[in-house]
Amino acid sequence: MYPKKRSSEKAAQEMIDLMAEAGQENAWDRLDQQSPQCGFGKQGVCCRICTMGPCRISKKAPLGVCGADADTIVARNFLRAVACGVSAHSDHGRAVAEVFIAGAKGEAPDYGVKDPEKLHRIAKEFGVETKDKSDKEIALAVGEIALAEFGKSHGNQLMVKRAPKPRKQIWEKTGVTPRAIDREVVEAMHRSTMGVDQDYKSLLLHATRTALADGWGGAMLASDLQDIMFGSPTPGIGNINLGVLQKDQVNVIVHGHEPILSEMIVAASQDPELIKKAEEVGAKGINIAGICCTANELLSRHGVSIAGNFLCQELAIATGAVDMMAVDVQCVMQGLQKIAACYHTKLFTTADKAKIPGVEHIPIQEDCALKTAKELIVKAIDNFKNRGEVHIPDDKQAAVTGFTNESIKYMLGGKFRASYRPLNDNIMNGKIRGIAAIVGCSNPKVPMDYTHVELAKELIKNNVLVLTTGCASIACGKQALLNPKEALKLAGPGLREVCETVGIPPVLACGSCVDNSRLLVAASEIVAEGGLGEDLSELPLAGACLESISEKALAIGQYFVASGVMVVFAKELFPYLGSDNVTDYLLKDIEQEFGGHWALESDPAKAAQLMLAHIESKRDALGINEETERKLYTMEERRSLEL
Ligand code: SF4
Ligand code: MSK
Repeated sequence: MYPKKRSSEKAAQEMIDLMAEAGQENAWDRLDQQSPQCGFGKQGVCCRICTMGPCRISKKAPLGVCGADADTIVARNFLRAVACGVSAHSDHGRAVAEVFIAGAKGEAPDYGVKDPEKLHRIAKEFGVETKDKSDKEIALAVGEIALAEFGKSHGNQLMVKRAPKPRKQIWEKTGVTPRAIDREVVEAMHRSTMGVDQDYKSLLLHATRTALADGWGGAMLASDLQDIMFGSPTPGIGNINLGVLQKDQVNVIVHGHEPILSEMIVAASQDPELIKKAEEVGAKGINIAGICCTANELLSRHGVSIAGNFLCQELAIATGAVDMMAVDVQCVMQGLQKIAACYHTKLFTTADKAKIPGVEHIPIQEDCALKTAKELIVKAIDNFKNRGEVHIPDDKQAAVTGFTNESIKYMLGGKFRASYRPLNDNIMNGKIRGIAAIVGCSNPKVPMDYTHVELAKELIKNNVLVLTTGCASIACGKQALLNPKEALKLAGPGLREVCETVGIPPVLACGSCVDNSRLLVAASEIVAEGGLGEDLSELPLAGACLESISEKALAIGQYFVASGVMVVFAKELFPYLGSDNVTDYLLKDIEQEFGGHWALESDPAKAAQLMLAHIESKRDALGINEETERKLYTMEERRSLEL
C-alpha cells in the first residue's frame, strides 16, 4: 500500500541515502533491527503492571495470573497511554503557567505580556477584576488561576465552559466532565494498577475524562498563556525543509515543545554583539531553525524557518551544518547523541526533566533565561570553525502559517467584524463541504509525510477545508500545501473560490500539538455562529491522524472523539485491537454516548473517503444538502415575511 521509499519527500530521502552511504544509523535502521516487533505488544494484550506478570493473552492462556482478561488489559493499556499523553501536554502547560507567574511577579525579567488584549479577554473569562490594575497584576491573577487548574481540590476545568451547552450536558450525564488535570492522571494510574478497575468500559470512560482534561484543560491553557506571553500567532510567511540550513551562517536548531527555551534563543540570536561575534568567525550571520512543535511555535510567531518534523532530527545533524542543537521536552530521540558525536554538532539538553546521558545539560532558568540562551549561541558560534564536510539539500518551500481560532475569524470577517459567518455560510451553501483536522507525527513505519500529504490533497480536492497541527503541518509545508499559490491549484472549485476571496491557503497550519485545543475552540465558535447545529457532533467535521508516534496523539484523538468528532487513525499504529469488546466500543458504541468515534484506516485515499462520507452524512442530517426549491413571492407574501 505504501510507496517503498523511507521518505515520500526528496530532501529527507537524500539525507537518508547519504547516511546509509556513510554507514550511519537512524530511526529507520533501528526499526529494521527491532523487526519483527512483538505481536502481543501490537495488540495491546501484554500486561506487566505487577510482578506476578508479565502476562500475555493468547488463545492458550486467555487470562493473566490475576484473572484479568484481554478486555481489561487492553483497556488499561489504552488508559495509561492516554494518561501519559495528557501528562506531557499538561506538564508543558504547567511549565508555561509557572513562568507566566514568575514573569508577572518580576522574577523572570525576560518574560512579559506581549498580547495585552488577549490577557484582558482571558481575565474576563476567568472572572478577574481588571479595573485600575496593571497588566502585571492582571497577569498574576490569571496565572494563579491557570496554575490552580492542574491541582485544585474541587470543581471542574474552567475551560470546559467554552464548549457548546449540549456538549457540556453530555459530559455531565456520562460523568466525564474533567476535574483537576493532575487528579485525572493520578486516578488513571490508580484505576489501571493491579486489582482496581477491571471493567473495560469504566476504564475507557476514565480515559475519556482524562483526555478531556488535556484538550479542554492543560493544552488549552498552554496555548492561551503562550499567546499572552509571546504574542498570538498571526498568518505570516516562512520557509520549511532542510534547505533552510545555511552553509555560510552559524546554524542553531531548537527542538522540542516549550517556547520558554526557543523564544529566548530567537531573542538572543538578534543581539548585535553576537551577530558581530559570528561575523568575526567568518559566518554571515546566525540562522535559527526549528524541529518538531517548537518549530511550529516559532514560525507562527516570528517567521523562523522550520528544518523539519520528527524524523528529520537526525537527518538535520547529518547535513554537517548544524553548529548547535538545543532540545527541551518531548519527541527528542536519544539517538541524537550518537549522530551528534559523528559530526561537530554541539547538543544540549535544557529542561531539568529531560536529560540524555553523554549530552551536556545547560538548564534554562526563568530568572536568567536570556543570558543562558546567549551562552548557548556563543557555543554555537565557537563551534562554527569545527565544521567538516557539509551537505545541505537545496529543498525548501514557502509556507503561510499562524492560523488560530482568533486569526481565522479576523481573516474571514475583518479586524473589526471578526466572525465565522462567512465560513458557516460557505459550508451551508456547499462551496465548502466541511472541515477536516489532520494531526500527528512522522513514523518510520510509514514513508515520511506520505499519508498526511496524500490525505490533505484528497480532501482539498473535494472542497474540504483542512486544518493541521504538529508534524503533520510541517509535512504539508514541505510539500507546498501551506503555500497558497501552489495548494490552491489542487483545491476543488468551491474551496478555491472562498480561499482566494479571503486570501488563505486551503490547508491552514494551526500550530503545535498543544494547539489542537485551538481547533476545539474554533469548532465551538462555528457552532455558536449558527446554522450548523447546536453541538460539535452536528458539524460536518472529521479528524485524522495517519502517522503517529506519541501517546499524545492518542490523548488528542480521544478528546476529539469525546467532543463529538470522528477520528481516523492508522490501523497499524493503533496497538489496542486485542479485545473485541474494546474495539467495538471505541469504533462503534462510544458514538451513542459522545457522538464521535474512532475509525481505523491506514490508506490515505480510503481514509479520505471515510471522512468525506462522514462529512456528507452530517450535511444530510443538518438538511444543508437538500436542494431548496426556488419560490417566487408575490408582493403580499413578501410583506408578510417576518424579518
Ligand atoms: Fe498479570 Fe494481572 Fe499482574 Fe497484569 S496485573 S501482570 S495480568 S497478574
Ligand atoms: S512534535 S507529538 S512527533 S506531532 Fe509535537 Fe511531532 Fe508528534 Fe512529537
